Amino acid sequence: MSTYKAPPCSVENPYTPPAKPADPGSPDAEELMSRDQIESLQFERLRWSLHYAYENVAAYKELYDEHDVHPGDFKELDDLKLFPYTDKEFLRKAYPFKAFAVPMSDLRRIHASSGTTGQPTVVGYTENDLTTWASLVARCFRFSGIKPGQKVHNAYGYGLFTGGLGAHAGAERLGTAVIPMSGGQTEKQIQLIRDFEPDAILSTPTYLLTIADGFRKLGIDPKETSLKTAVLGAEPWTEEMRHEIEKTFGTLKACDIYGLSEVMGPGVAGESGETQDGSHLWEDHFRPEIIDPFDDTVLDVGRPGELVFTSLTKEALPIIRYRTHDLTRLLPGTQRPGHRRLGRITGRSDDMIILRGVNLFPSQVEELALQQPELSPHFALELTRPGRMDEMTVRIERREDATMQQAEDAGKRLLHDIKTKIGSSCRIEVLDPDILPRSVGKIRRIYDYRNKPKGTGE
Ligand code: DLL
Repeated sequence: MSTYKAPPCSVENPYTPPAKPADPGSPDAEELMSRDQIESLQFERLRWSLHYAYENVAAYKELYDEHDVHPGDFKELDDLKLFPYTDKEFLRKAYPFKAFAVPMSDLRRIHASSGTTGQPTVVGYTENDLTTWASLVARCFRFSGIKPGQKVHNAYGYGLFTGGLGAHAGAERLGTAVIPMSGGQTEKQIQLIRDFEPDAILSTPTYLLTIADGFRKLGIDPKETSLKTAVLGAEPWTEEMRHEIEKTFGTLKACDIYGLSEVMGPGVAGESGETQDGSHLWEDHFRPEIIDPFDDTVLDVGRPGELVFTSLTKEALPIIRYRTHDLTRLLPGTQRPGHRRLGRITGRSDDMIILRGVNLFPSQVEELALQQPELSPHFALELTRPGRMDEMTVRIERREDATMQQAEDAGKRLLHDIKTKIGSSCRIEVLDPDILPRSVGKIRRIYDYRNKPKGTGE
């Protein structure tokens, strides 16, 4: 048992991390709570979290003082909206460790997001945070159908990315045997999947396609593998992609897992393997809100907007009203009625392409492209500005079993669908198989040459 004590707070912390469950294969008590029970738990935990952040992180104190709001103003759940939003910039300013509420000696793990531009975002965990994280990831895996005693192949990247180690700890906590393969080295992945015969695989959806391609290249039908469950996340994916993956692997069930480093890592939300109807957000630990990204108001359940999170139990890095930039909506819970579900993430607001005034996400192109049986799921969007106008080219590979002529006809149908369903005019370039770079983790879909000519190294 840990002797660790969180820093003092004028409000007593109502949360103690769960002990190792006697039966990790069954749902835990908080997972099964009713909506009313969850909301009263959220109120108690939020009251602590707001005070805790204010009293232990100077940046929160400054921010609340600036906005003339105090944790004592939080009298009911709805009062959360009195508190200002935070974002990546708030964390960047605190680089590297100033957003932590605990002394360095109480940290047990540090991760960082790669950050395509500028500084990485640093996140930290106490021992209690690591226990909570592992138990939530275990909950996701169990909910998706992985069972204690099974073998789990983990193809999320190990390292500063939270995917690898986060999934690893959750799989161990569930009582499975983890194969810590990490991302990349596709041939080795294939060999291990053939030799070790895992029951489940953890990976990004696009990397699982790369693995499937690798099997086919060796003349092996992916349907012949032992894999029965795939828990996929870390990037947006569509229902069409789920069908593609399930069709490729035969009897495999593909479920979603969602999360982000700043809020914890993988395991913020997970999907039922029985209903496959979107990820349930674990609201015993995170209070979600959906806001209008333009006027910052809170939207009702069901309306699409930007997802915002407040952590209820985190010790090292409390997160209050953190803007994720992920665009989605909240839906009522089904299999776990106390917890709401996430609609599919359309994309991140920073990945939105604005093409001559029309907003577009790669996931919308994925959805339409996969409706054409002659076109593969391997595509990239290239943005250029040859004259004064922006242009987008969808570069997409044909399927092995389609002729170039058939694929080009499908390309014309895709062009028409993009025009009528999304509202954008673009060009389609159909390619032979195996031309585009393959994903080894989070796929890059957008190549933007609008301000830099092609070939200058972007
Ligand atoms: O991607 C954590 C993770 C690892 C989640 C493994 C699931 C599985 P970050 O690198 O901080 O953390 O990236 C977080 O990835 O804000 C979303 O934009 C996107 N994302 C994560 N999961 C999903 C998902 C990890 N299931 C960012 N669907 C998030 C759509 C997702 N987008």
